[in-house]
Amino acid sequence: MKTVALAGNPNGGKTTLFNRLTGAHQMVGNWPGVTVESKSGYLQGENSIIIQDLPGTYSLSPYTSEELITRKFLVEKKPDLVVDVVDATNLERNLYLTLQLMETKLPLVVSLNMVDVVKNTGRRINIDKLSYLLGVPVIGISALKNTNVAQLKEKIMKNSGTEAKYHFPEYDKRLESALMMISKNLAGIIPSQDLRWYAIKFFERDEEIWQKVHLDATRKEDIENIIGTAEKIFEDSSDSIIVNARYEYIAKIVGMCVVEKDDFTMSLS
Ligand code: GDP
Ligand code: K
Ligand code: MG
Repeated sequence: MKTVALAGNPNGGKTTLFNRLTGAHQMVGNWPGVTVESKSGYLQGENSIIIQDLPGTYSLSPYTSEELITRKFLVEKKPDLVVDVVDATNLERNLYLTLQLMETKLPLVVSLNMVDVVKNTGRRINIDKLSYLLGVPVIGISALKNTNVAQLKEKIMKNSGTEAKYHFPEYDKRLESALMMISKNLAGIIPSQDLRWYAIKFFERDEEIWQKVHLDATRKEDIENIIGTAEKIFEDSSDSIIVNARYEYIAKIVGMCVVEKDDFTMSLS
């Protein structure tokens, strides 16, 4: 039995897609937070794959119950695949969660939803390039209109239970070196494929993780010093350093794969 988790921002179309993939009729609502309890069902025609609709979240911080449920499921249950439902009309904001999903090193497929809406705007997203830059399969779909959902289903079957092929998003070098030093303190305590996730969470001073992982006083102090040094260098708090690093990375990617209609008009005038 394989488990495929649907993750994504609230209102990105997770439940609509869940219904398409499973043939279920979960209530779809045009407001955030409808999926409080997570729902599951078989991938239609495939009794060996269970689809799990997770609560919508913008982040994997431990601040809301949705975030806690979603990240607990991802980090502890380790699904065989995560399908990240990205609202193409809000690409930048949605990619913020995508990057965090990539920090878990779980196998990932991005379903770029609402392409029917983007089509009517001046924006063009080069999906192949987005996929190449992320190192993750990206399928443009419309869950509402059932466009490309069959192709997504194929990707789900092909990628479930495989190893993640993407590289971790690489942030500012000074941040990377701090994360590397934290990882060294966690080596032997945290499984190697989870080191990136835990190093970032320790760096962010994530309370849940600091409480959950038992470290001796020396390691704790060492990590505190690494964080403190980074905060001095960046003149910023550690959690903001990470937020900024993710948004910088997103800006770079979006700059390479999105064309605005205005780009053409400006170059012609
Ligand atoms: P969730 O919060 O992620 O579960 O999102 P929902 O499935 O509840 O969808 C939120 C709203 O977006 C609903 O009104 C859906 O009908 C609509 N929606 C979902 N997918 C699409 C799509 O591909 N295209 C369009 N135009 N609307 C969509
Ligand atoms: K909703
Ligand atoms: Mg929902």
